[in-house]
Order: sequence, then structure tokens, then C-alpha cells
Amino acid sequence: MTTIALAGNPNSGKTTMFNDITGSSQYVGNWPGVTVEKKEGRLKGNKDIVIQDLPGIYSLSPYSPEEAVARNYLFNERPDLVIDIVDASNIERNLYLTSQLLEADLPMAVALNMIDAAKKRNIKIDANRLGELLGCPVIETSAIKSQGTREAVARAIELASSGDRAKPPVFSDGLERVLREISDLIRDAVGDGNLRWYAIQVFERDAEAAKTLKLSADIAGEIEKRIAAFEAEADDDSESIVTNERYLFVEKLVSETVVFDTNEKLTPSDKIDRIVTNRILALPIFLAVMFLVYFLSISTVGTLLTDWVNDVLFGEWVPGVVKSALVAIGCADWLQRLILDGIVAGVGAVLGFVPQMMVLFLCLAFLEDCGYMARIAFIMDRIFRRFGLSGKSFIPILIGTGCGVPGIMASRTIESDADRRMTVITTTFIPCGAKLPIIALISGALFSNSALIGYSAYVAGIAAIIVSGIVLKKTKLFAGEASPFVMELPAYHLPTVKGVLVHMWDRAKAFIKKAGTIILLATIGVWFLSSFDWHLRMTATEDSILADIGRAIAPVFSPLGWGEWKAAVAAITGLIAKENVVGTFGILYGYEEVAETGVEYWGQLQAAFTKLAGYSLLIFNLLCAPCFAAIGAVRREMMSAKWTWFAIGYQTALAYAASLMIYQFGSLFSGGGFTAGTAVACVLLALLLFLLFKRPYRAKIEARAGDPRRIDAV
Ligand code: BGO
Repeated sequence: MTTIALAGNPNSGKTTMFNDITGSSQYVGNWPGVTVEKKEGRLKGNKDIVIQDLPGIYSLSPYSPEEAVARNYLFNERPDLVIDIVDASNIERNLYLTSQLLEADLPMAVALNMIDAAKKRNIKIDANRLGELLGCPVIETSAIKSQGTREAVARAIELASSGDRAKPPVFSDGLERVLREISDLIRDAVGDGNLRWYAIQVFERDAEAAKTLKLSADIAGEIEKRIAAFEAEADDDSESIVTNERYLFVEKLVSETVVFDTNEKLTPSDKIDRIVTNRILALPIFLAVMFLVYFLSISTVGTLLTDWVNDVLFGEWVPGVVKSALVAIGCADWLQRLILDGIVAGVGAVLGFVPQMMVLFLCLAFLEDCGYMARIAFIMDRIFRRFGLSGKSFIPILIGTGCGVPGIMASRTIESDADRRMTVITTTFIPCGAKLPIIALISGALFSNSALIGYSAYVAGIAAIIVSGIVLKKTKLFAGEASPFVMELPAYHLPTVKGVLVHMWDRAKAFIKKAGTIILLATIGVWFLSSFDWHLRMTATEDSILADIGRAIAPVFSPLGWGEWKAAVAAITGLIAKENVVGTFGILYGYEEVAETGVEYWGQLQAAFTKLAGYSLLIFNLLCAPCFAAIGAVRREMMSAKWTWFAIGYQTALAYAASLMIYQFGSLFSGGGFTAGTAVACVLLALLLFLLFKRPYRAKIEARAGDPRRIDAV
């Protein structure tokens, strides 16, 4: 068994190469963080070769969690060889990682990927000469066109059997001298490990290397003396010294092997970006694009289909056919009710929104595949940064528009613990696919399918993220500089129909699968609890177990305008999966109606909720704690029960406060008079303004012996 690891910068085409050579269909995206965990596959045509797709990294210095994943894999599990995927159209930046892989003395081959894009830009690379300078095979590839990829693997395999090693970069004389001295001091501790690699790490004061080597205090002190002396001589810190040397090495490689087109003109992408990412126009364009997305999915195209599915398919046909079939076979009354009033009404209510969801996913897939979504992250970075937040936090949010779980996982690309936690807490504020049925239900039943409702839900999600960011950043728990955000903006391209449909289906299939599993089970549970009393006798909904439970919790939601027990129950079942809010409404408000007369239940909703109460209900369900699957993801990413509870508590408190303010101020301005609820809303607003405008928690960098980077509170 031979293991080949694919390593490279984010967006260099690793996953595309992985898919091409293994025949898998891992998600290819144009933003960093798509591969946050390594993925394994077998080479097409030779199952003895294992291919590992590592997360994209800019360096082997583990600043971010995915860099740590990649580095740990390379050093602890030591693949038989590494294919370093270099984006040929961005060769200079990509070769920095190559220089570190050379230092690590891993048997490797270089795939000069995206050679098609480099050629288009008239960048000429002498791959043979580059191979000579690096001491390893360099193969031109275009993973997207499946060109050169098999050769890259074949050459890498040849290399593994030959045992040849690449040439580590040679640094300037002064640095080489100190590295030799350090090598002599750590030789025993390294044993048969890679002496040069450790010497460089120790020189850079890499904490991981120090931990592994367990140097005695004497030796550590001796090494520190030499590093400090060299730093004084070079007037720079050790890490920067090595970084500069690596860049010098890369510069030399590039000057000898690459010729750039000095007359390169603005590409069509650059021209589009002048408008789309323009400082003034970028935000209005983004807001207009998202309005169009919700207009198409909630108000126009999606609605036509959803109306038919809700009114005709699940309103008449399915209940009609199922009922006739059940009557024909003489099915017991209770089972008929379970199937019609429970499963058909509940699951049908959720599935009714599939067309709208498909249109939403189609629009998002188009925006992503043409390259616009990557620009949104870039635009949001500029906005977020003003509030001390990073655009890096926006990538999980973009991913979270499909499903919160991968969104939460994508937060791993954020180096700073504080920023990462904050992103995990706020990512699910953005409406995910599962929340779309709630948006579509409220907008359809109470607001005549207005696109503004769906759009406002999206804007409310972003507002909640920004407000939370500002407020949390000012606290001791989350204070600190925003993580740096580096991102390659891919050239725009016309998405393929297949690509868009595959991305749309990727998102939609999870939803349909859920409808057939977790939502089905939940609707059975809700039907049971809403059909039986505490003595397990079948009864009217109003006398059921669920009604009693609902009435016990409903008063909590009265100040939000929907103290109705059915709505309270729906908010709770939404924790299992957000679609359950709609499923529960389908059962509780559609009870008997669907089965008996085929009348859809929106009329009942109109009677039960004012527009204001409905909107408050929508906002609460959008912002409150996410579904169990997402809570599980929060728990995994936080690696702490305390932080998970903090996230749930914060999200629910924010949702409650936002809904309360919406309902109470809305009631006040629509002539409802000043009540105790309005007073509470005023206090909450004052608190919010105070938190938004209070002075940030200040931290200062205090130099301390042995720990110069320690941050202490003032
Ligand atoms: C998008 N040539 C060209 N031209 N592009 C390539 C090649 C190649 O050889 N190989 C990959 N790409 P990942 P990481 C995209 O997805 O494999 C493209 O992070 C887009 N997507 O198609 O994910 C590949 O695993 C919308 O581009 O890289 C992908 O290393 C607009 O490089 C990107 C433009 O590939 C990253 C590009 C929705």
C-alpha cells in the first residue's frame, strides 16, 4: 500500500485533482476552508494507492487549525510521498509552501496545476529547469481538464521507489552557520528524525518542535543565546529571518524559471470586479443580488410551483389518494388518522416547500459557480473589518446558507480561538435551507408571498451576525485583532448547467432525506402527542398531551406576540430539525382539515396570527438555537460543553430579545399603546445600544521574560 498526500495552498486545485484521480466527487469550492479535514480515496485503476487530500495551507507553520491538521499528518503519519499542488497562475505565492515541504525532506513531486490558466495569461514556466532546481519531478497539470494528473501520480510513484529526495533550500551563510550550531545542540534529541527541519523549527521558536524534542534547560538556554545573538546581528526576529530567506529562495526560483507577460491587460474578470467589488457599489450590488434571489425563490418562480405542490399535490391529490386507499383496505381509524393527519399533513407541509428551496439553491449555486460568492466574502471582509471582525468569518456564513453544519465546520480556518468561537456562535443566524420553509410559510400565509419577507430574514441574519460581532468583540472573552483574511479571487466563469445542478442537488438532497427520516419520525411523535391524552386515550387536539405541554410553555412567548400553545410547540420541535416548525404547524393547524376536506391550513394561520406576531415568530425561529445536528457541530468545534451552552444561551436570548422588540415596538407604532411589554422592549433596546457603543475591552501586549507575546488585560 502506498500513500500519496496532496498538499498545496487553498484553491490550488487539490480537491479537483483528488476527484480526478480517485473518481470521487468531493465538493470543489472557490473559497478557502472547503477541505477542512483531510479526505481519503483510492487511485482509479489501482486500489493499492491511497490518496489523501489535505486541507489547503499557506505554510507548514501551524497558525490555523487546518495548517495543524496538514502538518500533523505530514510529520506524524508520514505519507510515502507528497504531490505538492502549485497554482501555476500564482506560482510565486504557492512556491513558499513548496520551499517548506523541501525543508521537511518529504519525497515529493510538484504538480504545476492550472497550467491552462497560466498559459492564458501568457505566463511561461520552464518546468524542467524548475525540476532541476527543486531536485524533484515537476509536471504540468490541468486538473479541471484532467490533463497531466495521471502522469503526476505515475512520476510520484516512480520517485517513491527510487528513494530520491528533493533538495532543501540553502539559506544565506549566516543563517546556515546558526542552523549548524543548533543542529549540533539538538542532534541527540532528534535521533533519527529530520535534523535540518528541527533546526529550522527550533530557530523559529516553534512551540510544537520544542514540545517534541523536550530539550534540557541548559541546551534550550544555549540555543536561545545563539538565536538572540543572530537576531541582534540581523536586526530582525528569527521567524521573519527564515521567512525572508524562503522568499529569497522563491524569488530566485521564479527569476530563473518563469517569464511573466509584462503587457498583461485587464482580464474581463478584472473589469467586472472594478464594478462588483467597488468600494461604493459593492454593498448595494450585493443587497440587490440577494433581493433578486429571494424574489425569484420566495415570490415568483418558486411560489408558483410551491402553491401547486401545497394546494393541489399535498392539499388534494395525495390526501385524497391515500385516504381512498386506506378506506379501501379497511384500515383502522387511528392508523388512518396517523397517516393522514400526522404523516401526510406534517411531512407534506415540509415537502410543499421543496420547489421554493430548489429555486433558492439554484440561485445560490449559480452565484457560487460563477465566482460571485467569493467576491461577497471579500466585500464583507471590508465591512466586517471596520467592526474588528474578519471576512474569514463570512465564509462559514456563506456555506451555512445551505446547511449550518458544514458552515460551522468551515470556521476551522480561523486562527484566533476567539474569532473562531464567535463565528461558530453566529454562523447559524443566516437562514439555512431548513429555515426556508418557515420563511416561505410566513411570507405565503401572512404576507401574500412578499419577497421582502424572505429578503428581510436574510438581512436580519446578517444584522444579527454583525451586531453580535460588535458586542462580543468588546468583551474580554472575544477581544483581539481580527484574523487576517487572504483569499484568491477566482476568475468569473459561466457556470455549467451540470455544475449548478449538482451543487443545487447537493444541498437539496440532504433536505429531502431529512424529510423521509427525522422529520417523518418527528411528525409521528407530534401526531401521537397531539392525538392522545395523559391516559393514552385518543382525544381532540385541544385536550391532548401536547396541548398541555404547549400551554405550560406558551406564556414564555406571550410577550413576543405568539403565546399560542401550537406556536410554542412548533418552536420546540424546530430544535430537532428546523423544518419541523412547518411540519408541526401542518399537523396542528391542518388537523382534520387536510384529511376531511383537503383544505390547506394557511387560513387557520391567518386567523391565529397577526402579521406582526407572525413576523416575530419567524425572527425567533430563525435566530434561536439551531437544530440538534448543528448543536452537535457546535459542540465538536467548541470542544467544550461550557461553550456549547454559551452558544445556545446566547442565540436563544438574542432571538427572544429581537422578537420581543419587533413585536412590542411594532404594536406600539401600530397604535397598541404603551404596555409593560413596551417598557421591557425599551430596556432591551437601551441595553443593546449600550453594548454596541460601549468602549471595547482593551488588551495590551506586555513583554514578559520567556513569553514576549503574552497578552494581559489592562
Ligand atoms: C472553482 N485549471 C483551472 N483553470 N481551474 C482549476 C484547475 C485547473 O487545472 N484545477 C482546479 N481549478 P479546488 P483546493 C470556481 O470552483 O479543487 C479550479 O482548495 C468556481 N467554483 O474548479 O477546490 C476549481 O481543493 C467558480 O474553482 O482547490 C475551483 O485546493 C468560479 O480552482 C478552484 C471560478 O479548486 C479551486 C472557480 C464555484
